[in-house]
Parts: sequence; structure tokens; C-alpha cells
Amino acid sequence: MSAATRPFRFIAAERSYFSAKVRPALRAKGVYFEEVLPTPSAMAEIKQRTGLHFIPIVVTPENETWQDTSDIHDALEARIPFPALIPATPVQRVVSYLVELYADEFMLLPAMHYRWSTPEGKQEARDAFVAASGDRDAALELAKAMSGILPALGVNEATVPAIEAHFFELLACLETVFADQPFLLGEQMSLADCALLGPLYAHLYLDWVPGRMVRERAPRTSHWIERMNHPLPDDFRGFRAGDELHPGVVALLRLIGGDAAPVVLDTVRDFERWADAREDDGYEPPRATGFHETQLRGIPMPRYTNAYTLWMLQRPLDAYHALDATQRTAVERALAPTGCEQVLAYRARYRLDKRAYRLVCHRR
Ligand SMILES: N[C@@H](CCC(=O)N[C@@H](CS)C(=O)NCC(=O)O)C(=O)O
Repeated sequence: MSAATRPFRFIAAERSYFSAKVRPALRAKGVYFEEVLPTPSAMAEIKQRTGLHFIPIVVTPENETWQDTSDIHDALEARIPFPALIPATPVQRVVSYLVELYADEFMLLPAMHYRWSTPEGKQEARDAFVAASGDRDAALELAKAMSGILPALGVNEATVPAIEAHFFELLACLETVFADQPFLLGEQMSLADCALLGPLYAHLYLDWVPGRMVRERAPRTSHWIERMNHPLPDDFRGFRAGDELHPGVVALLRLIGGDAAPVVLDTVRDFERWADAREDDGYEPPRATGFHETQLRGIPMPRYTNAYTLWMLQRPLDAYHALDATQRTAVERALAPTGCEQVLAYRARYRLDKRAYRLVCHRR
């Protein structure tokens, strides 16, 4: 078989948050791919290719391995530029990366809470894990580990009401956007849509407990979820003209600025405090570097400190710093009333890069 006819391979799962972030991009860009379940042999392949245990990965026809959904999106955009999923204009571009940061880092709270906090949710998710893996014991072990991390994420009895209130407000914002346009930034799917689809489809729509809420409270968002998973790229008509944002997206940015930005920045600050105490440079940080306390809507929220959050924060910051002064002013104006300005104003003292799929920390 020649390289031209060999498919991409996408090792992924239906109930996987990060798989759902990539699948619509593969489909929208017309990639010829086969989706492979995360069976024990597929997981062994991931470990052998990346040294990690994360799904999804993409294997190209040339046998290159793409790991980390942010890198996968970048690699796909470079290889198949049309339709563009990463906007070229400054405001929509920075907003795409901000929504990605929010979707990847903060939306874990409602997604994990609704999957694992109730006995019926837990049972149903365990069954789905078993069905996707073909290895009952390994799947139940994974389910146990996932449900066990709720307290470390900051999901506890005190924070749950704020997490649920945040989720309902998110759905309300999305409903106003999808009343007027098919995608977050206009008439074309973007990275922002793909990133939000991760939690919204793989957890909050497919899981029985929140799935009913999404369908009842947010019919337009439900249609967007279906539209995202079955894109019609010939119907894409571009992002909103003039680099504009729909008012519902500005409301979403306010929700992100108010609730998620402080949580993300507190995580990064705590990671940087941990790095300050080290004398070396160019090392691989552990996945978690300790615990810190942040707040959600005034409620104290203890959480583990994830080194990776800084790497995700660098994406909107890099996009913003690459702009010229006029473009930066346009972004600042668009974000001024939202609270997301604090994200763009953050000055990190460390930089995380990747070496063979692993994070490497450098002093700036
Ligand atoms: N930052 C990674 C995260 C991938 C990830 O967390 N995948 C989940 C499934 S949705 C996983 O494999 N988790 C296993 C674990 O946390 O050990 C990405 O964007 O690809």
C-alpha cells in the first residue's frame, strides 16, 4: 500500500474528553483516518511511541506520532490549512486559545464532577470504560483512579454548588450564541469549538446524569454538539467579519475571566513557587508539584498543582505577544470588560517546552 492511500490512525475513545477535541478537526479537514479503540495492545503502542499513557494520539501515514491535543491541532492546521480552524485575526485567534485553555484546564471540574459524583453516573461510566477497552480489570482500575481524583481537582461538597452554577451559566451563554450562528466564532468551526466539545460531548452530553440536563436546558447547544461531530465543511462561511465576537461569546469570556482565570493563574503561581525552590534548569517537572488553595466564587478550593497548566497558559500568551501594538490594543479592547485581561497580563518566570512528549522547565 502506498503512503498516499494509508489512513491516519486515531487511537481514541468515545467517552474521552481529549479525543472529542480532535475528532471534529479530523473530520472537518477531510482526513482519511481510522479510529482505534484504546485496547491493551493500543495502549501498549501509545506507551511505546510516547512514553506516556494518554489518549488520544494520532499516527500519520508516514508513521509520525502526534501526542497532546494542542500539538495535534497545530500539526493538523499546518498540514491541512483549509478549512482553517485557528483564526488569523488577532481577537478571534487569542480568544480561540483562551477558550482552549479554559476548556482543557477548568472544564474538568464540571466534567469530572458529573461523571463521578453520583452512584448512577459512576456505574454507567464504568460500564462504558469496560466496553471500550476489552480489558475489564484495567478499565475498572482506570475508572477507580479517575473517580479518586475528584478531591485533588477541587471537586468537593463545598465547591460543587459553584461548579454546577458555573456549568448552567456556560450553557446559557452557549444558547445565546447558537441562536444566531452555528459556531462560537461565526459560520466556521474553530479550535475554540473543538476544545469546548471535549468536555461537552464526551462527558456532559454522553454521560447520563448531565446528558439529560444538556438536552433539556440547552437544545441549541445539543444541536451544536451534533453539528461538531458531523461537520459539513462545504457549508463553512468563515468567522464573523471584522474580527468581531458575538455578545454571547463576550459573556462566555466574562464567565471564564470571573471563575476560571483565577483558578488557572493560582495553579501557575504555585507551580512557579515550586520551581523557584529548585536550583537546576532544563529539568522534567513531575505531573503534580504539590497542593495549593484557590477559590471558586468565594469558596476556598484546595487543588493539586498541575505543571502542565503553565504550558497551556503559554498558548494564548504566545499568540498575544506575537501581535503588533495595534493588534494587541484591539485584543485588549475586546477583552477589557471580561476579566480575561489578567490572563494576558501574566508574566511567567518559567517556560515549559517539550522534549520527546515530556515537559521541560526553563528559567526565563
Ligand atoms: N493534555 C493532554 C491530556 C490527555 C488526557 O488527559 N487524556 C485522558 C483521557 S481524555 C487520559 O488519557 N487520562 C489518563 C490519565 O490521566 O492518566 C492532551 O491534550 O492530549
